[in-house]
Parts: sequence; structure tokens; C-alpha cells
Amino acid sequence: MRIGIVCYPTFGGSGVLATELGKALAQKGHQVHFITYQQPVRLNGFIPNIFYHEVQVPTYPLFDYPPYETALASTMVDVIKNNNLDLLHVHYAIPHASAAFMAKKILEQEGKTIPVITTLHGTDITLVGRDKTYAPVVAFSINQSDAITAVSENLRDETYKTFTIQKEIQVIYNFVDVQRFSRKPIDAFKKVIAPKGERILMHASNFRKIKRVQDVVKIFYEVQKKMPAKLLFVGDGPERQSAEELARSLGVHEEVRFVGKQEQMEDILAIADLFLLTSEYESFGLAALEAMAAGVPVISTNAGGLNEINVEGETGYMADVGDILTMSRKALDILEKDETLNAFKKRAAEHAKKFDIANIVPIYEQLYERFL
Ligand code: GMT
Repeated sequence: MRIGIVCYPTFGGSGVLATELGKALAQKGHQVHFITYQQPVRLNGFIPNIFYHEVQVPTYPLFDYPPYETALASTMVDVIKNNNLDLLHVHYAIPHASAAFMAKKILEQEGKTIPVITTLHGTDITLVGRDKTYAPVVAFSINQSDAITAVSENLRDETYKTFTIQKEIQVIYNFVDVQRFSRKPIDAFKKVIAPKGERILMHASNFRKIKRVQDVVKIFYEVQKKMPAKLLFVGDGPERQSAEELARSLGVHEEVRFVGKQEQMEDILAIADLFLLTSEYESFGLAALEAMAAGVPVISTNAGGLNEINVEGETGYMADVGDILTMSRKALDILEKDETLNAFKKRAAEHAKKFDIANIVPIYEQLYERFL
């Protein structure tokens, strides 16, 4: 098949998922065309079946806001025509679904039918999408898609609650390449982070408000009172500074390390003992799944679709949003004894296999085949 993929190229979960999907499809022999405004972060190295088309947005003094959606739709038309694509798969509804609708209509006039599949990822529905300045266009363009998928049952239900959707929304979970994430820890790296063999707690995200990264610091503060521990923050974003300030004011900044945006998550996760995800909402929580695949148990909130991946008492524990005491108590329960920690690690890695790339990518392929 010749497949067009549209996504955000940045470190967000939807872009990561879309890029990993494209890479997996290319490995299976499909021709994959990425259409984005920048090289997607996980699209590194040369892969013969992958093509990359950059969306250029020309500026003009009149434009206070350069019309990205128009440029995107035009690029879609161009790429679909010149490469005779079979279908277009857009990730994150805003503005990808409406640009795809526009491209589809333009091509229809020229006698070319292009099926559009829209995958909803989370905040495109639950936060930004429901904002009334976007909602009518989001609802319309989702309904105009030939197929709609959501990354969890929670997100599917939220979408039906938020908009009047006339079509079936198929749930296709996030996935992870379990083999890639089953790495042995690099001892030298572990020694740099935890020279005295301290437990390593980790959080990875885009540090947006919704992630509540201050709660991560607060949980760590409680944990390190009881046992030697280090906290590793991966990623960057608007709330990073306030997390750093909180660590400083609680006097734990020496134990907290910010390593910024990282591509080799598998190497970093390999040294972690516990992953913290304190989000106010998470449609699925791809970062938690990657942690589990690396054999790292998860302490998370029970918001959104997190209970669809984190199994209480098996792969980790969950608590209400903001319930620092429960989350820190549960973190200590896992971390205190080697025996308990190892059992949690084993079960987390085992559970991640349910979401292995080999199980989920064929579901997308079956969906595509319906339109050929
Ligand atoms: O919040 C993020 O990390 C970015 C966001 C995105 O769309 O780029 O992630 C969402 O999509 C991921 C992949 O499907 C999900 O695993 C995340 O749970 C979801 N984030 C939220 O719902 C807040």
C-alpha cells in the first residue's frame, strides 16, 4: 500500500506513535509518505520505503498568522497525486482532519478518491478540541473521515460525549516495540545518575500543565525521606522551571536531574526503577507503556485511559489526581524490598507484551485494507 501519514513531528505522544507506525509499516513493505512541517523526531536514519515531504508555509507581511492548514492541504493534494497514494492517515484531529477533508474534496473534483483515516489521540478532543473556537470544525471533520480510531476506550467514550459523531470509532491502542525496550541497563550511565545504588524514579513528558510535574517532585520528596533515591526528568516544556524551583525549595534539587529531550528512551528507561505519571488526563499514556516495556513499574493517576494499561497491584498502582500521599506510599511499597520491586518489574514487562507492535500494527493494516 502507499500510505500518507500526517502528524505533529515533535516529542508529543501522537507524533511518536504515528512515526513508529510509519516505520513499522515501511518495514512490512508498504510505501510510507510523511507529510509534516518538520522531520519527525523519531524518524532518524535512512529507511528505503519512507518518504518525507515538508510542508512549507510561505509568509507574507499581511499574515499575522500564516495559514498552515491551507499549506498542509495543498501539500497533501500534491503528495497524494504525485505518489498515487492509496489512503491518508492523519494523527491528531486539529488541524489535520480538516486539512485532509479539504484535500479529499479537491482531489474528488479531479476524479481521485482518497480515503481518510483520523486517529484521535487525546487533547485534540478532551482539551483543545472541545474549545468552542475549534469544536465545530473538529466535529465536522471527524465525521467526514472515512474511518475514525481512538487510542483508548476512554477517549472513544469522551469523543462520543463531547461531539455528535455519526460513525463508529474503533479503539486501537497505542503500541510499543517490546524487543527494542528490553534493554540491559548501561552500568556506567546508572553509576552517573545513582552512584551509591540509589533507587531511580523517572518521569518523561512534554511538561505541559496537564502532566502536573510538580506532583512528581512532591512524590519524590516523600520517597527520598524514607530511602536513598534519585529523580530523573526526561523531556522539556512550559512547567519545567516550576518543577525545578519546587525541587530547590524542598531542598531535593541535588537528587533531581533534568536530562532534556531524549531520543533513546530505551537506554534511559533501562536504568529506572519506577515511572511516575501524575497527569490530570491521559487518553492512554504512551510514556507509561514504554516504561512498562522496559520493565519499569508505574505509579500513575487513574485519570482517563490510564486504567486500561496500568494494572492495580500488578504493574504498579493508581490514585486520584493530586493524591500525593497515596502515590508516595505506593511508590515506597514497590521500592522498599528488592523482591517486591523485581516482581513488579517482571509483571510490567509481561503486561506490555499485550501492546506489542506485532499485535497492534496488523489492526491498522486490516483497517486500511477495508478501503482498498
Ligand atoms: O500529552 C502528550 O504527551 C501529547 C499528546 C499528543 O497527542 O501528542 O499525547 C496524547 O497521545 C498519546 C499517543 O496516543 C497518548 O498516549 C497520550 O496519553 C495523549 N496525551 C493526553 O491525552 C494528555
